Amino acid sequence: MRLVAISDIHINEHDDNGLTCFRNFSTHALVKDATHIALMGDIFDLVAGNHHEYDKRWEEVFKIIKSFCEQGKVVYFAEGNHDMHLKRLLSRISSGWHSHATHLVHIEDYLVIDFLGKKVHLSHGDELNVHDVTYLKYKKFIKKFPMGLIADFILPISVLDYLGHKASKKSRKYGSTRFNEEDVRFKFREGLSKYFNTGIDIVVGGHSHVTDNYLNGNLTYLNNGYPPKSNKFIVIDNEGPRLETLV
Ligand SMILES: [Mn+2]
Repeated sequence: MRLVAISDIHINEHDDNGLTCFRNFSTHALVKDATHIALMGDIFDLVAGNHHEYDKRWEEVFKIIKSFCEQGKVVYFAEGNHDMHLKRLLSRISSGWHSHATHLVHIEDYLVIDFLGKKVHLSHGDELNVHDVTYLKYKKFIKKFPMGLIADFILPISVLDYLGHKASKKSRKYGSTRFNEEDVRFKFREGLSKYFNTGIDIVVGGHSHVTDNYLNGNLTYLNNGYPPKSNKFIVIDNEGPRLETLV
């Protein structure tokens, strides 16, 4: 039994670093014989709602996910803040996969699984940034009904694409001028306190783009950072929870 996880690769049409990362992840020896694959949000730089345009655009990614499922692996796909309202999209994409479709598990918010005797919390990890009240309010608004229906049926893909490009340009600008890795790491570690005394042993999350492998009491926190730069992904198996190098 092995669970491997990756987040925040931000696959984008206009630069192929994210896609290269995903290809490298999918062919890694530790991933090839993993039993569980967790894709933990912001895998795509912008995917929102059940639009047919995504089928062709991200055909290669969906094919890789399909092949994982056909090999009998369980694939968790958690929503991030760049890829959300995916329930209908994922169920439509996997509808032709017959019995393998049940191997694809959509996580809208979070999921706690029992794995090798440990309770593992899987989510995009943005809930750990408890100080960012404005962001958490935005997230709550954008995730709730009827925003999913609006993303699926009302907003055309051209508007979503336009908004997405603006948002990622803005976050890159923000990233370059105001980003202090140590501050961010510290804040996310502080957020871990919400999992103290909950029975959870391992928290797998991303979002911060800062790598971490941190033990606090009995609680382990793993974050692969921004893999196009960090070159890391997460592994949990009999050798314990850890970060591994992609290539
Ligand atoms: Mn994120």
